[in-house]
Amino acid sequence: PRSFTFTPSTTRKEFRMIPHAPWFTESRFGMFVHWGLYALPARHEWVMNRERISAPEYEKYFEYFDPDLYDPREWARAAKGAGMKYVVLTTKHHEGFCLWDSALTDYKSTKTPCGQDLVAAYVEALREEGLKVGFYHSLIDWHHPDFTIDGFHPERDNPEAQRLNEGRDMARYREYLHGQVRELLTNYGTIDYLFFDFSYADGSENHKGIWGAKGREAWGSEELLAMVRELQPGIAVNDRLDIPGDFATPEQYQPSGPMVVDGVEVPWEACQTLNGSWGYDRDNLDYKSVDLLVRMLVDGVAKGGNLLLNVGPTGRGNFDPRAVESLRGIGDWMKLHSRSIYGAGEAPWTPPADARYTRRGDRLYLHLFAWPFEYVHLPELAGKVEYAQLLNDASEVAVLELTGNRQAVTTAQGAQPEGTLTLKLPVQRP
Ligand code: FUL
Repeated sequence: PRSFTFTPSTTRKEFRMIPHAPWFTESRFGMFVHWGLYALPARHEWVMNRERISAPEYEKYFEYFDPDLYDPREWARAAKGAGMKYVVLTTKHHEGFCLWDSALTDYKSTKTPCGQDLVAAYVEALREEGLKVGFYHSLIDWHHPDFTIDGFHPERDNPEAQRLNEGRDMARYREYLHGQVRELLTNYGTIDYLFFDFSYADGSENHKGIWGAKGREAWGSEELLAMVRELQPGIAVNDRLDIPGDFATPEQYQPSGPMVVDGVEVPWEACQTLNGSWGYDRDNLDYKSVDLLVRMLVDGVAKGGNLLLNVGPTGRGNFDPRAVESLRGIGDWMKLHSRSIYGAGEAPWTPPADARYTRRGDRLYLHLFAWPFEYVHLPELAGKVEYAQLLNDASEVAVLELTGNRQAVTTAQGAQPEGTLTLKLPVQRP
């Protein structure tokens, strides 16, 4: 049974990486931060849209934006403590408010009572803590006077919408969009990651007849992406420009397996919320458990993907205690289990029920989400496991070979609730 060797040729393809940004798949775990004026109404970042608030009405939040507790080093430390390797901040969300000192608008943090370039402090704090720097940037802008009142716009039901739309010029908005992205990628040093959000799907009923074209014409996606690549050659860019990017972005769901686009496996990253809302949502108490969050992370890595887990800071700029608690819980798990996450990816075997495999090199990690048995049967691994131990405390786990029916069996007796086993495989590198 020991003659088995585990070589790349006997496995499925290794998980896909971004050639110019290998850190991305190596990292596996990052933090999304949704922060803007919507932290003040504190009822979802789409509040402007959902409650049909016009741009002038919404500006009251601009007058009151004064995040006195903003300390991005604390954000960075919280992310690091949770085991995250990168952070992605909304430089501008659909509401149009800019968190940096843009020369192209006055609708920016430096003009509010806060008076600060929030992006500059954020970038600096992340670098200090050794984290990769990510920006989210909304293509949609409900504040800009040239942005068409389309089927998603807060003003869509306003009987005056048609009149209000006269003179709005998407070409001018496109210039603004490109100019702002240029600022963000020029004035803050090396930026590692960019999340555009979001393009309109081809033929979406909401947008047909408005500019009658794919989103990519509205945004000038090709030129925009070319500019991004020129300014930041090492940057990882997402796939929401209506043209291919570096990684796919399943939102609030876990894909059923490795993600395939046009027949090719692609790097991917699931973005997920703590409670269903991205922006701070005070009265929403529907928090996912730490257990579930950890499983989502493991599930993604087992399918060759990343997890970008969101926090929505309050209007004062700090993290809600419930978010802090969740991050701490994940951090406790990561302290003992991160080697099954960083640089790990899919394995070529089907795990038992309620379990996932992640693999890095010759280590196969069996994450048991439940222990409904005394023995874990791993028929596909018969004869392949050299040594088995629990990951959390390195204690040995017996490997029983049932040669008669060619099954490998590991005993789960005495297992800890963390429930992750490390299985050493005999690997021969080519
Ligand atoms: C979506 C946005 O509309 C949400 O507000 C959020 O930013 C999410 C990550 O992407 O498409």
